[in-house]
Amino acid sequence: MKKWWQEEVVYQIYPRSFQDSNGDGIGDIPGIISRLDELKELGVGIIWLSPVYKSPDADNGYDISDYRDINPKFGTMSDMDNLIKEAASRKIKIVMDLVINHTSDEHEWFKKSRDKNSPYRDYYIWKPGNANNKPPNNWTGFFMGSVWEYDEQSGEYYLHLFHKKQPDLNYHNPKVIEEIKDIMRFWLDKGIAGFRCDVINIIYKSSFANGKKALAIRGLEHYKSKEGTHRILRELRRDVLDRYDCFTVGETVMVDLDEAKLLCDNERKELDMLFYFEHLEVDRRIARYVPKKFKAKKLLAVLAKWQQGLEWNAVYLENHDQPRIVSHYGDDSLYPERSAKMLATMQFTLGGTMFIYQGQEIGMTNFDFDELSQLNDVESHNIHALMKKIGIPRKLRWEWIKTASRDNARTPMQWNGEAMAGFTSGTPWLKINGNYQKINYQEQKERSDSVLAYYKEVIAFRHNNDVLKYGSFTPVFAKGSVIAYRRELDGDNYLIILNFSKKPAKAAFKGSLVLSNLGRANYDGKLAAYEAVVMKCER
Ligand code: ISL
Ligand code: CA
Repeated sequence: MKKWWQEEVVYQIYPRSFQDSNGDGIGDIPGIISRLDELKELGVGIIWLSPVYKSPDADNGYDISDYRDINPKFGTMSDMDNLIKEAASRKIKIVMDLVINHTSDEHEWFKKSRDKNSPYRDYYIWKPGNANNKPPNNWTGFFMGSVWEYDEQSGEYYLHLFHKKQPDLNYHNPKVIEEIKDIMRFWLDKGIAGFRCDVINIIYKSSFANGKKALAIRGLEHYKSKEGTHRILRELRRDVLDRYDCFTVGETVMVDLDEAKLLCDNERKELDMLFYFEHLEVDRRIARYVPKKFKAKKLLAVLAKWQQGLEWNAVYLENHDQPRIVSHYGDDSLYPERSAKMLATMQFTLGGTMFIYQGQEIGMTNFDFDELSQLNDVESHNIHALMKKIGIPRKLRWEWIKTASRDNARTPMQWNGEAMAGFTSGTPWLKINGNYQKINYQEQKERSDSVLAYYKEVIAFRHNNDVLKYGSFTPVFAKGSVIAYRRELDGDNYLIILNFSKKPAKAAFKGSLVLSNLGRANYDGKLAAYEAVVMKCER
C-alpha cells in the first residue's frame, strides 16, 4: 500500500546554517519560517530538522540536554510551535531528529546518574575499571580514542561511542525506553510527522567483551544491529508510532543489506526506511577519510544492490556529515552546474523517498577553508589529531580533511550575493564559502538554466511519475565513466544514462528524450561531459 511519505520530497535543514534572523550569526527557527515559501516553491513536502533541542553543542545539537526544550540560540518553544503551524499552512510537514543513543552529559539524567545510589545510575552504562583501573574494555569510538571516560566522583567509567560529552543510554533498562516513548509522544502530539533516528542501529549493546582487531571503531560487533535493537524498534513502533500518522527513517551506521532488510522490512514493523552509506563510499576506504579511485561501474552495482534489495529506499546524496555531492561525484571547478544537474538526475530517477540537503538544490560546493582553525567540527579535529599521531604526512592529512570534513556541508546557506550571502547581518558561526557571489539562491531563482531551476524540474517531473517512484530498477550498462539503468512499471519504462566524467563518451541507446541536463531535444548516442539523459523507451 502506498504511503504519503513515499511521494514527498524531504528537505533537510541544518538550523544553525540555514537562515539567521537576529544577527547573532547563527541560523534559527524564525529564520526557517521566513524561508518556507522558497521551500514550497521548490516542491518540498517535508522538512527534516537537524536537532534544535536544548544542547551545550559539543556536537552541534547531537548532544541533547533537554528533549522537551529548544536551544535558545535557535529560539523558543513558541517559535517551534509557530514553525509547525506555518509549515502546515503550506502543506509542509516537520520531522524531528531523534537522538537517543546518547544524551548530553549535561542532561539531568546524566547529572543524577553520576551518583552511584541514584535511580538514574542505570540510565547510562557505568562500569568499574579493569584490574589496574584501566578502561573496562578496548573499544574505540566514532570520534576516535577510547569509548570510556573515567568519572572521579563515582570512581567508575561511563561509555560514550561518540564524544565524551555524549554518554550512551542504557537500553537494557526498561525505564529508559519508557522515557523515550514519552519524548516521542510529546513531539508527535505537537503535530510533527515523524523522526529521523540518529545512529539507531547501535543503541543496544549486547556485550561488553573486548572488540576484535579493527582499524577504526573497535568493538562494533558487540552493538551493531543487534536483536535487542530490533526488539526496541518494534516496541517503539507498537506503543507509539503506530498510533500516529507518521514515519521513521533510521540512520544506520555501517549497515549491510542483510541487516537493513531486517530493520526496514514492512512486515517486521521496525523502521519505515533507512539511510545507508555504501553509495557514498564508492571512492572511500574505511573511516571515510581515506580516498580511493571512483569507478562508475562500482557505483551502479551499489545502486542496483540497494534499489533491488530493499522494498523501499531513502535516497540521499548529501547530509550534514557528508561532503557536497558536486564536489564529491561531480566536478565543482570545470562543470559545477552541469555535474550538479547530472547528479540531481540520478537521484530523482531512483526509487524511494527523496531527501535533499539545504544548498544541494543550488549546487553548493565543499568548504574552501584554508586553515584547520576555520573548522568547527569535532570529528574533523579529532581525526586530524589521530592522523598526525600515527604519522600521516601533512600534505595527505590536509587533502583527506579537505575532501571528507563534515564542515564541507555545514557552511551557511548562500541566499544571495550580498554581504554574508544573505545568511546573517552579523558574523557567521562558520565561514561562508567564498564562492557565494557566483553560487547563490537569488541568482539562480532568476535564471531558467540554473541548478535550482533544474531541481524544480526534476521534482515536478517525478511528482507525476509512478514509474520513477515505484518502478523496478535494472542496471543496463556500465563502461568507463558511463552508467545506464532502467526503471519500469506496468510496461512503461525509462532509460537513464549518466556520464561521470569531463570526457565525452558514447552510449548507443534509442528512445524519446524526456529529460536532459543540457536542455537537448533528442539524443544521438553521444554524451557530453557530465551529461545526463532520461529517455522513454519502447520495449
Ligand atoms: O559522519 C560520520 C562519518 O565520518 C559518522 O561517523 C557519523 O558520526 C555517523 O554517521 C553518525 O552520525 C550521526 O550521529 C552523530 C552525529 O555527530 C552526526 O552528526 C549524526 O548525523 C552522533 O550523534
Ligand atoms: Ca540567530
